[in-house]
Amino acid sequence: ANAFIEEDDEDDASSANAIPSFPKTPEQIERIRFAIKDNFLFKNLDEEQEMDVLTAMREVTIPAKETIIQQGDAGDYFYIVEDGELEVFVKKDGQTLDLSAGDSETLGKRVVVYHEGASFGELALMHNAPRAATIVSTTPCTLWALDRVSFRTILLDHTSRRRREYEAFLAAVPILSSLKAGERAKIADVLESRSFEAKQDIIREGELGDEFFLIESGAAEALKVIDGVETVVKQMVKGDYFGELALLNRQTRAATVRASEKIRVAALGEQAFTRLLGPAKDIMARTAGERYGW
Ligand code: 1OR
Repeated sequence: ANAFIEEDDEDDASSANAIPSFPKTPEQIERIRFAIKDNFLFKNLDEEQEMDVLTAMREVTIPAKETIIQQGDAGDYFYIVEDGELEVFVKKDGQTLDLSAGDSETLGKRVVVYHEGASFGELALMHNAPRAATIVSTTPCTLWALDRVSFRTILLDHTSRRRREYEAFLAAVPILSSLKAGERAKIADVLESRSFEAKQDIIREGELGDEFFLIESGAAEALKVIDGVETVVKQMVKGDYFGELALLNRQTRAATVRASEKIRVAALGEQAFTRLLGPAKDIMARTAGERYGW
C-alpha cells in the first residue's frame, strides 16, 4: 500500500475499472494543466482524455526526506510535481559512487533532481516493470498522483484508440487509397494531431518546410502573394492534403495555408513521408501540375 495515499475499499467489481474522480477547483485544474502541458505523455490527448486525467489525479502532500518510490517495488502511481524538490537515485551492482556529488551509500547514484513540472513513475506503469529508481523528497512536496489503472486506461489505450480512429480517417483519404491497410496503419502510428484556430497560419509561403499535412476536420485556404497581394488560390476541407510540394521538390513553401475555421490536421514528418507514402507520393508528384494549374 502507498503510505502517502489513502485508498477507498473498492471490492465491488463494478468500480474496479472505473476512473476515479477527485473534485478540483478551476485553479487546481489550471495548475495541473500547466504542469502537464509540455509532458510527452500528455501531448496527444484530446480534450475528453485530458479531462479524464485531470479529474483522476489526486493531490498528495509529502514531508521532506520521505521515500515516495522505492527501486524494485511494484508500480502503483504516476506523479507530477506541483512544487518542491525530489532526488532520483539508481542503484546498480558494481557502481562507483561519488558521495560529494550527491550519491547515496544506500540508495545509489543520484541521477537527477526534480522540480515543479517534472513527472515520474511512468516506467513501471507503462511496462509492468519494477520501479527503476528510488525517489526521495528533499523539501516538503505537493504532487499530483494518477493511479495505475487510470494511467493505463487513459494514456495507453489512447494510443490504440487513436490508431483505430486514424485508420478509418486515412482509409477515406483519396490520395492514400492506393496504399494497403497495413501501410496506412504505419502512417497512423506516426501522425501527430494538431489544432489551429480560425485565421491561424499552419504553414507560411517562403518558409522551409519539413512536414506534410492531412486535414482531419475543419477547413483551410491556401494563399499566395501575387503582384504584392495575398490571394486565395485554393480551398481545402477534411481529407485534403497540403505541404507536400516542399517535401517533393525540396523547395520553400509555395503557399501559406491558413485555417478558415477551427481545424485539426495530422502532421507527418519528412522522413516518414518519404518512407511511408510510397506510391501515394509518386501520385502527388505526378498530379501536382494538374492540381495547381501549372
Ligand atoms: P518508475 O516507474 O520506474 C522510478 O519509478 C522512476 O524514476 C521511473 O519510473 C522514472 O520516471 C524515473 N532510470 C530509470 N528511471 C528514472 C531515471 C533513470 N531517471 C528518472 N527516472 N535514469 C537512468 C539511470 C541509469 C536517469 C536518466 C536521467
